[in-house]
Amino acid sequence: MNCKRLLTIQDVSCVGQCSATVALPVISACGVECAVLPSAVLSNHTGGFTGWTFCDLTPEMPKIEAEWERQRLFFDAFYTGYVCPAQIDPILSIMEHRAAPGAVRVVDPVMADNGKLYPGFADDFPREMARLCAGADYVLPNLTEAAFLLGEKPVLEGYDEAFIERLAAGLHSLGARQVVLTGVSFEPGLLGTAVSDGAGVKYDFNPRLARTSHGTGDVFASVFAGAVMRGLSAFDAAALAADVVCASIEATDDSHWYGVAFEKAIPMLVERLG
Ligand code: PXL
Repeated sequence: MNCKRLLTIQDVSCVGQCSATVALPVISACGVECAVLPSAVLSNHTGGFTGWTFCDLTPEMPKIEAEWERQRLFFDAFYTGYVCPAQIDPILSIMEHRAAPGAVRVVDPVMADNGKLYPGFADDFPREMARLCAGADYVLPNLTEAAFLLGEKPVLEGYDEAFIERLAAGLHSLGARQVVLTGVSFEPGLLGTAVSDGAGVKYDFNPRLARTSHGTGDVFASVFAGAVMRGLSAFDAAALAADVVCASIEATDDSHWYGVAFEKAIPMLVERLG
């Protein structure tokens, strides 16, 4: 049987181990064909570098969609990451018109972390991103993104399960079918995810590692998207994704100042997916 074909829509940051340069190898390693629609081309990731070039590819999107329509190309899954504000409607159009029967939508609402929007995103971007989350089968926000999607101020510590469950319920009421909240921690030594299918929330924790790096969210989301395409439940896909993130961080040399060495965790990912 041929592999499933997934389209990822996110930037190409030429250097930085994030976005498409993570999604392509990771999703391929999952045994899923990965096509890419670049939202923008940057010289490098915006986190940790001193500057960057930025080429917004919004004008290409309708042209590419029209060509795919002419060639009758369809996708079994869509996985979106870092996208530009004006791209929400073009992306919704591609998801609607280029979907194979039963196609799955995985939306990582990449826009913020640690209580702040990423550079270049205006305060009204979360409202636009919420429109993308509305039709998603899976949304993967961190706690900052979840709060912004709901029009709230981020709460990053001192919360309890009832708070997490309220955030998940809010994201379901936006329209998301399954919610995976990342960066959840109820005690200092443990960090994990809350996975909600609308009927209940399940938690998965790993020991918190000392190192924090840019790009770990992209590794998480890419493994998650590949794993659900291989038939894993949202909970099992999130647990696998967290294990791959931890293994990637542990494999990263202290002298490596951007990204994580996810390449070294690929054999483990392939083995875990059988
Ligand atoms: O890792 C998420 C991400 C992806 N792409 C670009 C980013 C970021 C986060 O800062 O800047 C360009």
